[in-house]
Amino acid sequence: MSDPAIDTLAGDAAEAQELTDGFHLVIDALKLNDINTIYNVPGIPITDLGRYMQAEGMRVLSFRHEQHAGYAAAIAGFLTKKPGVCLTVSAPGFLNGLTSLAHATTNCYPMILISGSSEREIVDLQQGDYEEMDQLAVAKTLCKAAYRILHPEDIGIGIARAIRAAVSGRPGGVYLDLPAKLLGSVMEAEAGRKSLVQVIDAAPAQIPSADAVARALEVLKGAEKPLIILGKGAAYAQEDDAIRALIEKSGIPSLPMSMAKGLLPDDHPQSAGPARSLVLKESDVVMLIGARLNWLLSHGKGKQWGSAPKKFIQIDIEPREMDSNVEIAAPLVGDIGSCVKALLDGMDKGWTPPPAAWTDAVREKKDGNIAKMAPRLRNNNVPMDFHGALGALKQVIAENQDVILVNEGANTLDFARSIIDMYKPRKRLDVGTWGVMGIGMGQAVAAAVETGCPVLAVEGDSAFGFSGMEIETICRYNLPICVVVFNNGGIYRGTDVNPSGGSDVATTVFVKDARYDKMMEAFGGVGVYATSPDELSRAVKEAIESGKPTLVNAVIDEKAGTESGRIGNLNPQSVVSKK
Ligand SMILES: Cc1ncc(C[n+]2csc(CCOP(=O)(O)OP(=O)(O)O)c2C)c(N)n1
Ligand SMILES: [Mg+2]
Repeated sequence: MSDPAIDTLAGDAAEAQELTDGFHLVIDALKLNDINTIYNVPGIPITDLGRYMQAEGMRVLSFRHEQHAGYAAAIAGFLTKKPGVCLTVSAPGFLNGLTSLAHATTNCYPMILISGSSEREIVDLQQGDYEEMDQLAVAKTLCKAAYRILHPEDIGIGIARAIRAAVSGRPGGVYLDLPAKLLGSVMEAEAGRKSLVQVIDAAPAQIPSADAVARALEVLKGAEKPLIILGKGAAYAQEDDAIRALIEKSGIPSLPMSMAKGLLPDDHPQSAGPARSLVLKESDVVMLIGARLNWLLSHGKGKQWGSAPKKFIQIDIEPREMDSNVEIAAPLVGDIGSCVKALLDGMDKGWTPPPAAWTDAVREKKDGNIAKMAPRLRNNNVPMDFHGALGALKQVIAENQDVILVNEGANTLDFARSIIDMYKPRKRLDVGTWGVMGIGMGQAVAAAVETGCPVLAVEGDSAFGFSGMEIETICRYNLPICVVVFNNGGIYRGTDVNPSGGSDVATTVFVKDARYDKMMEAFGGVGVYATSPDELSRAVKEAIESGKPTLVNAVIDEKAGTESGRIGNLNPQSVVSKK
């Protein structure tokens, strides 16, 4: 005999099964588009969204601060060519995530910041809701696209729009606003399934015109002293073989921007890294592949570029990049893979390598600089200087070429960039276009999660402080990350003094002899205190071998650094007050 009460319950359950809601439509839409990893900080109104995501088999990594979840999502986008997703709460959580969204846009990383938001009606009438903010309006100026979804039946199309906006053309950051009410709202399950959208060919190839290819080849052929500059766009493209083939076939010296290092191994005969000043100054034709002529390349003009006239060939997917700073003689607008392959095809019809006088001069300069640097990198001074410490790490990376290097700081960044050779593409992740501090732990987490490779994060002590609490996140997920803090007791140096003679320390100085290694131990990771290059080398090798979360506090001579590392010239000078 059936019990009518139980019958009613069963009937309710059956009815409930036929419904879906905003939470689950968001999850289904992301999964349908192969987005399975979320970088998140929980809270109202998205705590349950994170829980349901985890329940549905997505990997949800919770951070201690949204900015780091956002930096993780941004670099995940760079590493995978799929949008990295950061999930935050409303107003303050959204704002914490916004820095990384703007950073993703500036660096052309595909990323989606999904933030929960408060009651629309109350926000729009400014009646003081919990965490009230018109987030969509705030986000708009700081990202490539911004959308809000109000109805569950629009979740499929809304997420499809966000994905396509993030990865197509020049990639960037996209903001997606999900009001609390949307997540809880229901619709019929079958209609919900049908409303989902799979994004077909999210980043379509953009083929360069035949004329543009011919023009570029013509300019390149006329060169006496050609140079290829690889930017991080070239690394992002994942067209590693074609790019290498183009460089090798052309015989042209190649200079990597910092995150393009390893695309052509730094020990490749055509790599011109150690002859940077010479090739920028003396080259007559420069082909930029996924590199912009922004401040990092002195805008393509001025002393660094020498006085000889130059012609630029530029490969970029964004037409407006052309002539942004100087005239581009041969603009090649298209996706990097298509452009590079078209150039290679064109070269098949006979190609003469550049004059030996040029390639020999570059090689001579490069060999000279490497030889000059070698003894400094082998020093075993205590306390360590940047060269001794980085010489040790250079050797560790040479022996462990799959390791992903994350790097931030001032001196710690500038010296590491030039000293540590990279051998494979997308193995060096750093501060990017803005030179932003704080990317360290977020990037390290995402690099480990997305690639499964060991990660070495080389951090200035100031730089580390921006995201230092995320070492708990690293320990919590037991990630194979070794953080090396270059502890020189401050920003640039630890020796500045308070000019007033007052009891506060100078503005750039930290606590002496800080024990960052003990922070790691507090969360169950391995902490090491290293005072010599040998100790540093041993500790990092052990960390890579064990895969255990490790922090090495590397004691660096507090006098060793210089103001702003290599970009001290960008500091404005006071005319009335001498330093
Ligand atoms: C978000 C952000 N805030 C501030 C800065 C300015 N800044 C540039 S480098 C730096 C820290 C440099 O010190 P450290 O990381 O210890 O490197 P060191 O030169 O001592 O090796 C700071 C604060 C920045 N680049 N980004
Ligand atoms: Mg420092």
